[in-house]
Amino acid sequence: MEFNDIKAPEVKSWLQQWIDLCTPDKVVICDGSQKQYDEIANLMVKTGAFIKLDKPANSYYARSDKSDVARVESRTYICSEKEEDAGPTNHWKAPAEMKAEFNELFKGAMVGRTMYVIPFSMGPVESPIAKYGIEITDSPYVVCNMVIMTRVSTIILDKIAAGSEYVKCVHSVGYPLPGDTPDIPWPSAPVEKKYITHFPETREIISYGSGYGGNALLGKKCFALRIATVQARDEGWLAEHMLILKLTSPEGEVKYVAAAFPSACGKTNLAMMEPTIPGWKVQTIGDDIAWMKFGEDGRLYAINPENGFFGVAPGTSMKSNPNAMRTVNKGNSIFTNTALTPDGGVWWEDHDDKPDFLIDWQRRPWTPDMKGPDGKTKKAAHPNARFTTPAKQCPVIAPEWEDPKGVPISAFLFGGRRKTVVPLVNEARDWEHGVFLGSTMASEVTAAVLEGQGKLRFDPFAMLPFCGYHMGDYFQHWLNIGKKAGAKLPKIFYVNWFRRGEDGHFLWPGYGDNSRVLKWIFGRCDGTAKAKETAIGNLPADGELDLTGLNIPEEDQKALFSVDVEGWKEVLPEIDAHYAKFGAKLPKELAKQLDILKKNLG
Ligand code: O2Y
Ligand code: MN
Repeated sequence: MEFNDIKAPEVKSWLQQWIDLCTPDKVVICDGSQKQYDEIANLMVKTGAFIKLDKPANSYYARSDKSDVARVESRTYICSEKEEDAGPTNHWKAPAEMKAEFNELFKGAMVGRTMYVIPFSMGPVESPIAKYGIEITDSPYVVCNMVIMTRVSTIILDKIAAGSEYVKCVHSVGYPLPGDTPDIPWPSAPVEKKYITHFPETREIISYGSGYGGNALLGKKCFALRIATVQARDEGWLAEHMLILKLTSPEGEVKYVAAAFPSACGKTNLAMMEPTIPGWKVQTIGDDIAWMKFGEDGRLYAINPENGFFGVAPGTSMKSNPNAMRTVNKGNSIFTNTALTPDGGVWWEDHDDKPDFLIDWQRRPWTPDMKGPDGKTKKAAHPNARFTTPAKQCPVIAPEWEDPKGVPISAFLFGGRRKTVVPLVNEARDWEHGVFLGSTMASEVTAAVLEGQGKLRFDPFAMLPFCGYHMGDYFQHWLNIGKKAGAKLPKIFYVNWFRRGEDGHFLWPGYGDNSRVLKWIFGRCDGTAKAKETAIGNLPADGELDLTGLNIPEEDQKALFSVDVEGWKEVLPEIDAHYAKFGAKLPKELAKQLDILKKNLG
């Protein structure tokens, strides 16, 4: 397809403005075809931006610049008209000021490069829950990743010409090539020139200077969460940082569960889990994002707006996530910042193979005996190395994962990483209490962070870096969802897989044994499993959570299934301080829930 074949005049004039400003050498309209993907990937092999792997099949390897390895929250902005609408948890810039700066930054930004125009759908194209976008980018790496992660098709341009709305996404790596300037394998701009910006009122995203993940694949965190939360607020639905799984009991009954955990807490592992309890089955709908709308029956129906998985490679193994390994091993994947093996494959920490020699993610030779400056074994892959892989290749993908009407959600799970205080599973008494649990989600600050060790880092609904508007208004939106007439709401649970004993050992085995918790939750949704009411919510009644075959000492069971009253009391001032940040925007229902907790704890 050529530029002149685009039917929507509004799209053409928007594109023309950016072409005039960025002055690319040429413009390519992406169609999502295998042929075009292969052409672009081959081009990247020629320029040295991709290495074609010998295994898995049809897969590529990329190494980023060492300064461009992850999302940059300090350079991420919500550019709402009013600063107050961005709220205390986001960086803000005035839209006119930001756009004036972009007028300078983007001037000639694509000189010597190709501008790719990517029409894409978040969600199955015909789904009433799906939304469309167009991303302009000068990065062929972004094109290949977007083809895996979203549904790229020129059909979207026809839908837009016929009146469908779309989110305007603009991206440049910020590394023009004037004159004879040579290109480099991973062009990007220095951190002080990077911008990941969102214009919620006009549904626009503009990203400059980074080629990595969430900064550049604009369908993911920028659209599917930051802009979509605003759309969801305005239209009465939910855009959430949640995996979606299908749980089937030995009797063949099915329930769908959506779960919010902060980044790097094992969402992909849970979404693809292999249950240890006989007869139970987990299948995957999505591993990171859920969009949910009410169906005519009053239930919330969820789609996974993505088409692939952009998973953290280090830590992924046949033990931690065999189904993710099987997915990438089928090929058609991109590996970024992993290590390279001498036989043309990839490797990362905890990978099942034990190599003697590698080329690390920074092109240096690596052997297992090498030590880093901290005296620990030197890492061959970057800790945020990623695989990009098609969801349809997952051996446990549920057949209905692309059902346009979505799947009805029975339970929401919230959770963080808590060594202390928080029990294995706690069921909210009602929706308001569930929103309280989501709004107070937290993890302990780890030793990797110098300041505030032992303190809690709150990450409400796992949305701290991803909510596109004031977090207090977002809490209110969750409460409003619960008040919708005729709503048949999911039950809400708070889980903690990470509780530890005094000597530091994990009290709960995790991984496939988390199916035991899912089984209890399934029973609670059915009305068959029993709970005991406590000060903090409903915990499994004695003997109700299936521990068959596990050897968990009595003392550990006590910690997992009872309320640490003194521990909770110590946490209360931290919740007070967390809530104080939202000022007058803190919904009164949540202040009331905190009072109830204080009263219950005595
Ligand atoms: O580092 C990045 O840019 C990726 S962030 C990411 C990717 C996939 C799923 N979740 C996340 C996240 O940060 O939550
Ligand atoms: Mn995520």
